[in-house]
Amino acid sequence: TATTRLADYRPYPFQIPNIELDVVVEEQHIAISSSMQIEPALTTKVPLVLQGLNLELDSIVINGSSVPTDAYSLSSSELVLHQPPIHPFELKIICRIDPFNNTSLEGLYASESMLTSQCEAEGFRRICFHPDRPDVLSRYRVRIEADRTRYPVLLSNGNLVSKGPLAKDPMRHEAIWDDPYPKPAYLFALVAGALQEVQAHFKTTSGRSVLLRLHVENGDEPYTSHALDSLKKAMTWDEKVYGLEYDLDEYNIVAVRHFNMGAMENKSLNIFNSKLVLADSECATDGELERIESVVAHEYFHNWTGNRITCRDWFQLSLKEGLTVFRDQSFTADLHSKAVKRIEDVSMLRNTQFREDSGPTSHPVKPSEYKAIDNFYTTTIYEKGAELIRMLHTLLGQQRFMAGMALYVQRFDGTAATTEDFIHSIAEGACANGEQLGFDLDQFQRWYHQSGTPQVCVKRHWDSQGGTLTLEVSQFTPPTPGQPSKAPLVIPMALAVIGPNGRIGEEKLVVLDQDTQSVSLRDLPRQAKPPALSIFRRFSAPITLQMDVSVDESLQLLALDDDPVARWEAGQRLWRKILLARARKQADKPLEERLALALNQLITSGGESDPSFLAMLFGMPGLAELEAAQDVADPLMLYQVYQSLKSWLGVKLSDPLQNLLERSRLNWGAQWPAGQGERMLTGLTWSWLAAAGDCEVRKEAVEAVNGPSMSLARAALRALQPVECNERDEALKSFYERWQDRPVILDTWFALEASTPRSDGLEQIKQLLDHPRFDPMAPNAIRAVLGGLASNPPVFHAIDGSGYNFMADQLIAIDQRNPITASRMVKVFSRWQTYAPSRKEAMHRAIDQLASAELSANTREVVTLMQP
Ligand code: HT7
Ligand code: ZN
Repeated sequence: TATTRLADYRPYPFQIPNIELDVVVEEQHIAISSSMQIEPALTTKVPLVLQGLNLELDSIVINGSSVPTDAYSLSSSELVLHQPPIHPFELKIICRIDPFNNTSLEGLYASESMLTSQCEAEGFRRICFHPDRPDVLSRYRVRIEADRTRYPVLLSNGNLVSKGPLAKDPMRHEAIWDDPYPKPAYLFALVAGALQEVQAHFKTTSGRSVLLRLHVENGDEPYTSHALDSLKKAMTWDEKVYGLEYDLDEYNIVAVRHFNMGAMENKSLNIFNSKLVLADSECATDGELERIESVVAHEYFHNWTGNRITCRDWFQLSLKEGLTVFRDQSFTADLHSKAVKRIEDVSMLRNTQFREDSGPTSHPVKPSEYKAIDNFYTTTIYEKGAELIRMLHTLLGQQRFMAGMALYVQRFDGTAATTEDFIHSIAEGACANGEQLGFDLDQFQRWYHQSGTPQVCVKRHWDSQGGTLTLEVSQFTPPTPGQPSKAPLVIPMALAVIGPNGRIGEEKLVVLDQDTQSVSLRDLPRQAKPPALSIFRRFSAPITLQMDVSVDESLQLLALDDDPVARWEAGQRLWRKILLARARKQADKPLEERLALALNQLITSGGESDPSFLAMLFGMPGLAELEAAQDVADPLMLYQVYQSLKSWLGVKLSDPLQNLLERSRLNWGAQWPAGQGERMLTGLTWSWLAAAGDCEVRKEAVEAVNGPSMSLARAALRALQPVECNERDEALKSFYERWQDRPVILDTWFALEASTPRSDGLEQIKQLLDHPRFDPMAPNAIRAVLGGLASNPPVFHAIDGSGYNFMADQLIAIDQRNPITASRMVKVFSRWQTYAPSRKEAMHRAIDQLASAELSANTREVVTLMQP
């Protein structure tokens, strides 16, 4: 497959200001006629190159005259008109497609009773011949014609112009949609089907009324109000915080069962994975409700950061994704708890993005080349991209950052922009009143091009006489594939000093920009021992920190730091130390006792007013993070260590945990977001007590599975999962029986079953794939079972390699029908080099098994990167 390079970018030599699409849905196929108004942008003659995949070409007409076959050439992926007119002309192409046998879930495809589309990144070329690149912006007018009974709902982007039966055939009807905003083809969408609609209304600040329509399968209407409420909250927030208002008369969301990712921001016609729409507190956990709220907001926020201002090319992907993730993170932080949201995001970054950035698929936020663009919808583009925006925000402050945003929107509205356009607008807007930027902008941009997680090493010198703490700070980014050496980055480091009564003095923001530099904190209390240092507060940069911190200092910060993120970090440091020591079979008993005492105090003091934050402090670091800290990653050992530590804590803290459980029960019934902290604490308590063998807790957990709260039901199942007992089987069985008719919820059951450690685990997983309710065409179901297998260490990492081989076989088969899902999942093998020899060899054999199969370009690209 060809490599696409950023350096090769050239503007498209034609403009296409208007496109009319005529979509006629027949029993077995769809006929598509596209009329494009084409304006050559150059005075020299160049061929017109259009993309097209799996399209059956019928005819080509220019300005009303048929184009002879020798005037064009057609390959499996391109249509080239050798000598198009040099003046504006109309190009009409008629083709047909077969959405009913399209299993890739790109372009137009069938899902349950509907036809639906997914055009990002390059799906439009599966619908009609088109340049299919994001810098070609057009106004679309779309006519859809279909059978009235089978497809009563006909949707596309923009405003509905008309809808009604066809005069020539009253069994059929048509709808005409017009989108006044020029958009790239990847934002085109079309839905036809038998859907039910739930409506709401929103009044914008300027007084316009917007009709909000949510379309779901028959019977799913009762589960729509949470998504609709979330949309209204997002619309209000974007007006209030960014001054950005919605720009059309209606906003549609469609829930689709078969979807490769979470959701898609098509202009005014968002298409969502149904698991990110259908929810209430009985059938979704608190975490899922929050996730739905944030994804609905994310897609809505794209209307400005992505749609009104789009990307010039796919190398700019983080321009819209990083910025929109930053916006959705801020939204959730504003609506709920800033501290808890930041902790959740940092934890996720460490366990997914840092892992990616230290492995074979590491890439910059702005890659310079790719083979399959679908492979670049990664945590680096999204979450690390958001961290870069956050650092700009930290460096400039809210007001100046917003001034930069306003300039960016004003300057680039209606265009396809680059990350440089964004950065320069932010800097210019922030300095509009003559202020200095305070850091080197070109150097800051290295963050976009340099992959890998920087390590910041801090050595401290304490001058007790002068009360000065000097920090020798150095930064180093390890080599990553294709980037053997790195240059220093601009790293914002937020610092404060913590004494026995809390923070001493003001917080300080230091800009690191050298390989090594020295920072002095002066006028501190002159005492023999240095004060505790709260560093990288709020996780002010996406780095790993190397600094000697004593247990005393960590405990002091855990108790007294006024930045909740740094406080949590102090606790994480202790958890890491304890878990890794146990994994080395050198349990640090004195430290364990001290942490248990600190946790006991946190419970009994009752001083923590936010139960969600308390639950964060009790949360152990993730497996990926611990594996990264081991010289030789040992997932099985770590899995056992988690269980043994929980069990020890369950015994050690039995009384305070019972006490905490009792207090938490009082708020079990509170409606989300109220009560979520207590439900989180309940899950934690159950899990520790169940691991410690508490039979009463097991009984309570089984009851919760049949109770009114999905959060508690799932917490109960998680607590029971690692414990081999009858209650575990009973709980899983009742969960299945209760939810067997709800595919979205049943995916959770598939995932739980697949990740439950059992001696015949692989056999059970094979049976799940043959289960009558398993839908092999639904990526959610595939991810549930195979993702469950990958997170089941004893089964996946079985020493005979059976888990790896089975996974490879399955992925080869899935790749035949759905390359996007397969190439994302194949990364379960990406850490193979970090394991001990026997496991490493077995995983390597599985990668070879994949490499010797016939693979899609997407999966081939990832597998090739993983090979030594
Ligand atoms: N912008 C959307 C990305 C997306 C996507 C990409 C490739 C293949 C399928 C896809 N579905 C959605 C989602 C977002 O970031 O908002
Ligand atoms: Zn997005």
